[in-house]
Amino acid sequence: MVEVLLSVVAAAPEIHHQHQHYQHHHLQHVPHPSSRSTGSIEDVHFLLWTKSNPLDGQEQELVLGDSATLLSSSLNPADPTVVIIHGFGGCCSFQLSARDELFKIGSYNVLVVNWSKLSAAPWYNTALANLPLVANWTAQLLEWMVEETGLDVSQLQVVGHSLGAHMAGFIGQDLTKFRLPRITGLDPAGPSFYEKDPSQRIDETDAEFVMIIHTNGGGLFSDFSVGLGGRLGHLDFYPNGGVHQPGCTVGGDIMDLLVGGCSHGRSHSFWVESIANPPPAFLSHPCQDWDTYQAGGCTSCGQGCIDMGFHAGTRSVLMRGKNRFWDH
Ligand SMILES: [Ca+2]
Repeated sequence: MVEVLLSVVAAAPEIHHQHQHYQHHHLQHVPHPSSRSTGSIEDVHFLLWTKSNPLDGQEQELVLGDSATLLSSSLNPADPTVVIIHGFGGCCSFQLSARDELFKIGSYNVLVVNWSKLSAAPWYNTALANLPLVANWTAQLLEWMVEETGLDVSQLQVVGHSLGAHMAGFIGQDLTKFRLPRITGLDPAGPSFYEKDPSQRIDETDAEFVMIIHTNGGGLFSDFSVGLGGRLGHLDFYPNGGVHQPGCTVGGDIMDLLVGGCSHGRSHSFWVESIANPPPAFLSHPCQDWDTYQAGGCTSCGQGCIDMGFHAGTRSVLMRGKNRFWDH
């Protein structure tokens, strides 16, 4: 966890580019390089695991434009595909945990986006500048994968934590050949996104179904929170109120920040745990706000309870529209 370093400022690195065929206009208009952090779009690594190669060290790296590698990979185009993106800092702890859980419940293509060299702490502004570039690169990769392999788009979902949640939104926006059926945003990052237009952050227009888990939403200085607290998707879950999580504020709310974004990380912990734990493991009640929930105003499932996490979201849920859900 490196979110404690969010306020540090640095310039963006120069983005180099070698794949002319896929060159995007964004890549030609990047700021001057930072003297402290460098990186190129080739430093983004797309790592594929399937049930045929499920373990650490067995990943296959996909490179945009390298069809031979893609077609000889273990990718099964008929299986569901889960793209998982980390936030500010390094890769890939929760992503690998999610991989392991997914293989417990079925056959998946798990594609981990490792952009750690372009999101390295403490250069938050560098990560911010790189975010849309990596998103666009990833969108191109997904379209290319669909084109080359016939990957089943209807079973494709993108999941991101913190800055990775916003990247998932950007990916959804950048896709031109199909629309993402599902995005999951895990405590989308707050700093620099509080006042952003929906086109500059994750929002409900980025996919057919956008689900958010808020675990540390609020103001950076008012709540010592690093996530966005407002409603962003079709379904927004606020476990334990969505601001601070149990066990993360021993010594005061500020400790949540000082120990490295404890509550912020719970969003991916909950999501990972939800994968192989069938409903109602995270049964959540619809409620207008946390105070009402705590006062016992939302104890029934009259309007329909939903299990937070991987199994949330069905056609019937979508038909009900914009809901907030508060976990136990
Ligand atoms: Ca958006």
